[in-house]
Amino acid sequence: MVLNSYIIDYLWTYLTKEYEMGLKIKFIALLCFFVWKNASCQKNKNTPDSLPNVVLIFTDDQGYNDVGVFGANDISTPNLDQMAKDGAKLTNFYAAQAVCSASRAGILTGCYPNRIGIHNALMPNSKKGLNTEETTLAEMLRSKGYATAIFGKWHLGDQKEFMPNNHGFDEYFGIPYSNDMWPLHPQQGPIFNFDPLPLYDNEMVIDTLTDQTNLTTMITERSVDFIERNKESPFFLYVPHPQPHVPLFVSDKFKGKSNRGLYGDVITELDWSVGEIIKALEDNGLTDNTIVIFTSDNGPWLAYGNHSGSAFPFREGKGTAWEGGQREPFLIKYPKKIAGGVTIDAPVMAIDIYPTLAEVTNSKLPEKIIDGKSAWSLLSGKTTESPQEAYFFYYRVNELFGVRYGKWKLYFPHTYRTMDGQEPGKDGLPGNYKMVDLNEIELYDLESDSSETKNIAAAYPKIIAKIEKLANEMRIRLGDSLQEMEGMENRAPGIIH
Ligand SMILES: [Ca+2]
Repeated sequence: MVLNSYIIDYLWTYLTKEYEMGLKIKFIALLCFFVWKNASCQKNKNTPDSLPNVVLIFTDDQGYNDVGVFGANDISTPNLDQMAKDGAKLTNFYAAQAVCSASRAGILTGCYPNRIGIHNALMPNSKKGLNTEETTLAEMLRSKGYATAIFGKWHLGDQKEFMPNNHGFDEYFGIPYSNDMWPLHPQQGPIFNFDPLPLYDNEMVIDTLTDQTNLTTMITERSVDFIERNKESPFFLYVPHPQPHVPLFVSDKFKGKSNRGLYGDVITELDWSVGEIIKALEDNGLTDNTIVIFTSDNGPWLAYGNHSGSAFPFREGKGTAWEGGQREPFLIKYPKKIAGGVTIDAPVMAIDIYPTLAEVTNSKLPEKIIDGKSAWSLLSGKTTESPQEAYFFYYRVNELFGVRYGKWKLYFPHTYRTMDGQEPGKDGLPGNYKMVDLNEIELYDLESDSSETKNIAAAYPKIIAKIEKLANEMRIRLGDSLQEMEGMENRAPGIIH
């Protein structure tokens, strides 16, 4: 409510003339009430009630081709397909890195994972974890009054101080690292010696898993319950499903439901889970003001053959910087602000999610440098441009494998793994990768050759020079082990001494 100063002046003059002092005091009290009410009305516009809820659904090792609207014709994903109709589908979205822990560090902090010292997949009992000095997405949103929860797989350090409750999450239910880090690993004994896989409820281990059949269902039920309990205030719900990472598990209700074997059944159940979460939002009147994001942490784990997803039409998969390793299905729906049925082809990376959500929720970015840039102008239709000039594909411990620049993808000499020509894995047992040396710079035009089959480096020296310049600038900032370069801006991970 707005009080017109003219009306106040008029009333004041009128009262001065006509009334005794006592009434004037009453008027002052009344005026104070109006001013207070006015201020509180203005505050209401920015209170948590008007901020959008955020649901981030993050699957594990799911390929680009494992969603109907991204090309799968042997798995039915009606709920994800509906998300694409109700929101935007991004065809050039990249995970922050092609492996579990690094990818998660990227999406939760807005940083290239190597900036904050998180590499590869952390093993159980690792002394390392996400540094508590970093500000996670959960911490950023909690500072705006959000209720926060993670239901699923954490994988950013299993020492107590690195666990979700110490990284901005009010609630945690799930497993601390990958679902194959357990005694039933097919290579337990010869290669690994895993302890039982703990299931956490906040900071308490409530069980050790010997079977994961109902894990997707439990995570879904927790998510629906969290939405119902928090419908009155804004919330951030992070759902990093442990599936379809091997070992694959599906509940009885989805067994045999797809035309792509157990892997397809698992995706069918994950799609069901997405549908349950979206239905819970609808049932509670939260659809319009909730941002729902769906993506995966990295491409398919091709060593597992029929238990792996598909990155078709892209080359290679998890653990490589080729398109199949990092290009992921990505859907976002936010009916209040994002048009439905939109396809966005400009490149975006998971590191951009953090600053995008900061912009939408008017949150303060951390003082420490982050790498992501807001993609809000792109998502809301104000531009068709990528938020960044280039994206950098690091792997292992700070090795810069490649760069995406416009329609171009350049690879520096490095060693990568492939299943090409190898005996594929089967029914939960992995095949063996072959290592390949890339000895020269290679360049691909992703617009005309998205499968990266024709190296055209020889024809584009100017493009290569431009990308090398960008890479050199990044090497000064974040380093490159392949060049034996230390970065100036890298920060240490959390370490338990
Ligand atoms: Ca993964």
